[in-house]
Amino acid sequence: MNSLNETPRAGRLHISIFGKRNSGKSSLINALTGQDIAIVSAHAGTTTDPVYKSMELHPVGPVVFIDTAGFDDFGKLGELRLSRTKEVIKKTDIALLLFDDGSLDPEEGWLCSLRDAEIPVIPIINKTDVLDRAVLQQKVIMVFGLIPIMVSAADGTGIEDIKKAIDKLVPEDFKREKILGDMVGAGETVLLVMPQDIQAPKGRLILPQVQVIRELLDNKCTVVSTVSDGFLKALDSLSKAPSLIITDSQCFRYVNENKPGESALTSFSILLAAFKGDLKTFIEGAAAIDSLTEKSRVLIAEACTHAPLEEDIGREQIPGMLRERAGEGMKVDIVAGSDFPKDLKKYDLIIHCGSCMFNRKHMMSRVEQAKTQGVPITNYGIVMAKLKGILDDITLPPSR
Ligand SMILES: Nc1nc2c(ncn2[C@@H]2O[C@H](COP(=O)(O)OP(=O)(O)OP(=O)(O)O)[C@@H](O)[C@H]2O)c(=O)[nH]1
Ligand SMILES: [Mg+2]
Repeated sequence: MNSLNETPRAGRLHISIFGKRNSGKSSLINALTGQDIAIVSAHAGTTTDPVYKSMELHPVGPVVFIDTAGFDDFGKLGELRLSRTKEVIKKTDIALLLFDDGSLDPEEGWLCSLRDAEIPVIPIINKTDVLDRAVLQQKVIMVFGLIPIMVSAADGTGIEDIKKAIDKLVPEDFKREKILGDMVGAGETVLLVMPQDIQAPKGRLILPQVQVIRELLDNKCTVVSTVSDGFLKALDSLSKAPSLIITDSQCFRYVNENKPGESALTSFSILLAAFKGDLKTFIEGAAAIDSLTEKSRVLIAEACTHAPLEEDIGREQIPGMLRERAGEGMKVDIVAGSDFPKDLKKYDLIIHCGSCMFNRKHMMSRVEQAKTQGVPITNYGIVMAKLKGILDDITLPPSR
């Protein structure tokens, strides 16, 4: 569990390491992090499940390294491990690809998959302390047109070069860390309408709220928090109307009807939709709600498996409201965590949660998958606003 002053894993740059078994992936992770995180051994196939390590990587910033099982694994278990490794591609921002002796076909296959997914690749040759790597180096240059970084996880050669290469490849959109962008300026007052006790996780605030509060404080804004029952009182206590009200989606309509005309209104989940996903696609996707019928099938996808607030919205409120419009017979499938069907075509609409537990890359890979298969995709916050008839009244954050 992250403490509140740490960057949550979902907000970190995801750097994954791929290579054959025994090429030294785990040793390299240990060398890069300066810690003994991953088990290393001369036995091929040591790493089985992906291993995640969050850390501050100088000069890059907060990252998470992902160690994987060798991509030349075989047999029944090997195939399972391989599919786990392939899953990692979806969340990878930067890939470290190890080239090793033997046939380079596996490396070539992975290079193609990474390029198809538009993931920047850092080519690496390891074990330069014990092996003569000149021939391999020439091959990588000639065959793939890549200039590999020559390293040794054992004696530390080249480790700094890898860090510098990572720093150069940090994607542009990753550098935007602001959820609110320039929606509010310094000195402005923002009123937050937070979930009531019963909907909030016991004793905690959920991540988007924590991140929004941090950003507003950094922006030198005055932040006032309340719940829907205290909304009018909170407004009364202010000497002028807040510039912006950010509400929990559940009381969208109530807040919209009772807010001062000059206060802009948005919701936590809409902010998150713009930050983690593709707001334009989500708004277009929400239009599909109007054509749902009793014969339609909707997929609801949650990123985490244990959020009472989201469960409540995703499992009860949204299906309930949709059936009210489309008819009781409308089918709703719910998936959680990393479960997400490969074939989406049987669905008329996909509704995704705010995805605070996923990184943007992961969320966007689902958006792309839905787009490729021609299935509209939208998000909890947008759907709540649409179903409550106030999508046109809200202030949208800047798209990425
Ligand atoms: N001399 C030397 N040995 C290395 C180096 N990197 C890794 N090794 C050794 O190579 C073997 C395999 O290293 P691992 O880090 O476990 O390799 P891996 O790619 O994670 O292997 P799997 O998890 O089995 O896929 C171990 O015996 C390491 O000590 C290096 O730079 N120099
Ligand atoms: Mg390993």
